[in-house]
Amino acid sequence: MDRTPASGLLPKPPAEVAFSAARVRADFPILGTTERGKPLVYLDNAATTQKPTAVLDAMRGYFEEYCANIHRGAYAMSAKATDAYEGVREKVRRLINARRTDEIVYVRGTTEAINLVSHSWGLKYLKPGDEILITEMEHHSNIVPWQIAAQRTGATLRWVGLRDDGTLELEAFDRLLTPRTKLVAVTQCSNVLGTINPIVEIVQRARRVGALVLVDAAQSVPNMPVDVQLLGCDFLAFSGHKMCGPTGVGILYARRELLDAMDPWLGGGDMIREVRMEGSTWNELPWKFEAGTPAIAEVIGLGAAIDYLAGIGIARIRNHEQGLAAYALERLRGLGPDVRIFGPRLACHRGGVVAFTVGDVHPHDLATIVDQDGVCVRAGHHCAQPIMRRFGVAATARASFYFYNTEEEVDVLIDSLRRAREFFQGGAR
Ligand code: 7TS
Repeated sequence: MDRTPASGLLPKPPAEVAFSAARVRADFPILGTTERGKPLVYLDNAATTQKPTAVLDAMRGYFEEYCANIHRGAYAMSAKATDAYEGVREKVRRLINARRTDEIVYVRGTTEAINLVSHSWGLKYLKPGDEILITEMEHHSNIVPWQIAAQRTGATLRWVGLRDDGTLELEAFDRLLTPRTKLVAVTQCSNVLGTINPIVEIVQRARRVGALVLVDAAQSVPNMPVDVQLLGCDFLAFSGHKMCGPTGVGILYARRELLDAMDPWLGGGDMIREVRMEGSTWNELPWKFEAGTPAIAEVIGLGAAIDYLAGIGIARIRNHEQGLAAYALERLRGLGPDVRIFGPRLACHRGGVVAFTVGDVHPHDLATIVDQDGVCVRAGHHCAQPIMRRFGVAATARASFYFYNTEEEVDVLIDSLRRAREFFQGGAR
């Protein structure tokens, strides 16, 4: 039955406080500074993001007020540190909607999370003849650990290729997916092309052949709502420093049954139940995978970052970034036909990452020139050399946005790129 009111007007959605990048910028001390005498325009957020005062304060608070090791002292200050550290697990659980906190393992970052899986799961369960399916758009940290695991176990690595628009060849994915496939390891959002991959669909297809799925969420958890139960994935990895948190802390999410069945990767303090001269037994989850004194202040900082992002709203962050990506694509295209943009045409199919080249100006030269104007962009292969080969370039420049970036900053980048092109092409004449 049609429930549209007779007037034809749908009920009004609830009023929302509009998001303002200008307002949140005040939370980031560094964003008010200058670089080479120009206001800092930080557009390298895919590499790492800036930190708000709330995160700096949380870490400083730990160091100044309750700096103690965790899980050991009976004294109150150690208990306070333990509570703060352990309390962050629940924040992470809620952020990605995991079922339980013991499915959340603290690691150093995405790279370590994937290496943990490749060692603890890969080396134990992969056999000769098994296949690991990855894609041509992976970051090196979702390639090299699988190459090492394949080498050690006799398993084979298979690759899903890319279409010209930077999306996955999903037809090839279906062909490559066979009962030999034991794991599909795929990024949710490419750090070069910006492509957002259809993870739900990939998981559904992988399930049909009984393969597990690892999602590299380094570029998605910071920028868009991610729900591991909705995705249905088995493993998910991300880094704190790309979401306003500090470096040195990241998360491996894994389904409990898998963590149970996996062996520890690192041995040492905290990960044991009992140590005898003839052998040791392991601690409960997730501590079985957390050997040694962890990054306590960093975990606490990550907790503050999650609170901060939740205060803004991850859906709003996604919305703002998509708008900036659309604006940047339009302005870059407007620069002229010698601008080559990599990845999907439409901003709704991509994250806040735009990689490009300008004529035959070397991307490093572009980045160096725009740096004179206070603009930070990355140039190089972005730790994704197979993408560079696929598209026949050695390097690209890349602007990557976060919720505190503005259209005015995109304008500064574009003006600066125009000057860079004039400088180099003028010089060549
Ligand atoms: N996966 C993706 C998709 C990434 O973008 C990165 C880092 C990683 C994994 C590794 O994360 P880490 O925190 O363990 O280093 N990407 C980038 C980048 O694009 N520029 O610098 C680092």
